[in-house]
Amino acid sequence: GFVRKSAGVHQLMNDKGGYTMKYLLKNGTVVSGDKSEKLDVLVDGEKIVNVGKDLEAGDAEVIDVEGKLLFPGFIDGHTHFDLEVAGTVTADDFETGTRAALLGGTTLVIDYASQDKGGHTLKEGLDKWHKKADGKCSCDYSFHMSIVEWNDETEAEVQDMIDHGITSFKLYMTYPAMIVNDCDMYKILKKLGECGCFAGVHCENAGVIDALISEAKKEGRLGPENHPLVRPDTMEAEAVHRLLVIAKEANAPVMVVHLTNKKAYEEVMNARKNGQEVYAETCPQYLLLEDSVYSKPDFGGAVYVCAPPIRKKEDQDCLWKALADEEIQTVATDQCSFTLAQKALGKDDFTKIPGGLPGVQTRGTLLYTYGVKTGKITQEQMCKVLCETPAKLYGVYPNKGAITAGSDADIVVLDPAKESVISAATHAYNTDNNPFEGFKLECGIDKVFLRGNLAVEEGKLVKEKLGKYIARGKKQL
Ligand code: DUC
Ligand code: ZN
Repeated sequence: GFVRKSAGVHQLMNDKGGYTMKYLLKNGTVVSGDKSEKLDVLVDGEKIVNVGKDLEAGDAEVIDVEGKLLFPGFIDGHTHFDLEVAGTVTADDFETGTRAALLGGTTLVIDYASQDKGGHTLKEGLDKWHKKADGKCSCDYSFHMSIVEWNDETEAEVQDMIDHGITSFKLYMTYPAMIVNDCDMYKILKKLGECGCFAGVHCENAGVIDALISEAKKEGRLGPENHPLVRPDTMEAEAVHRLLVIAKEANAPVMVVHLTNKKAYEEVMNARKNGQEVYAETCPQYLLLEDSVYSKPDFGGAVYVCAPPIRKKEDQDCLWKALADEEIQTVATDQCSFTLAQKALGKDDFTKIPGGLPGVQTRGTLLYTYGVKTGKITQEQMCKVLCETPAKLYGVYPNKGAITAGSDADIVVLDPAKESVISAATHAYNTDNNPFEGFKLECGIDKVFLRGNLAVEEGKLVKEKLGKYIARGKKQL
């Protein structure tokens, strides 16, 4: 409501105390899922109001983005901020985590709120996550809901979640505190399918992993190099297979989250051949790192402990090809960061290392550098997996995920000429380690607009905590 005159332009104060203005982004290349075009973009308040050739500035401030690529704000559909894992809590909470995300061009994160086991409701879990996030976020945020127990009350709560804008859920086939059995899995998937919703599922075979851990411990194999050995690709593929058989019986669409390997991917492709609606997500760490990282000296492998683990070169190749073939729908991060001191909780026992890696700050720049610049994928495909498709999957398109008149003015100005090197010494995470340490980036995030607010300028955060909760609609794919 409040209008202020400054340098001849109108600034409108929004309800979070940020200022939104009129901007004309001139001479940039606007990237969408199917083309890249040299177009001007007019932003008024929180919205994009016009996209076209040689637009008139009027009273808008002109920003020359010649030579830059304009992507819709990136959407990260898989983050864990302020999460308790293995007796500790992630180093990054919603405050530091969403700052890092925004610096990396991500304007919307969808974090996993979770129900607790022991007779707790989904609503309690949701309230808990709102407390963690509300008022702290520098990018927009939304939640999926993890279901860990199922009864008549939980079933009735699904509609409450939908009413609150939560249309995607999460199920775990591993982790004692989260795991649901096949009986509940079937019932939950069926209910979600009937409601036009779906679940993302963490697929790993819990039982065999437990047995392999027992074997390793009995043999005194306690270092991080054992982590990938006790969570093999076959046991991810087995769980993917089981999930998809159950989902078929339940007649429900489903998403395999953080898909890491060729065998698991083949299970997804087989189910699709049978006519099943299956979505797949992967993450930068599975595209760019190899399992030899677990053998780094001096407990260095602990940095890379995450579940499922980093796999092999042939798995990387498979995932890149799947992205090029557009068989993997989105690249998210599974952001879940810990300091070296936290990782050291597992110094004498790798199973006590808190699992997870940071990633929200470099997902886009890594994908551009190692995917687009190398020719593995096109920049339009990058737009699909980071913006357009997650927006449709998670029910926010075209408000998010597109640069079109009427969309939220979430815009990433990417400079393809900029170079830098990833380092924990300079990153924005609240950690002293980075799994991509030393990786060269051949692009940079120059500016980021969050609903019309120029929040990142020259790669620096200039406006904080303007993020708002986004209620989502149902899947649009
Ligand atoms: N895997 C991790 O490594 N961390 C958080 C959750 C998960 O599934
Ligand atoms: Zn996760």
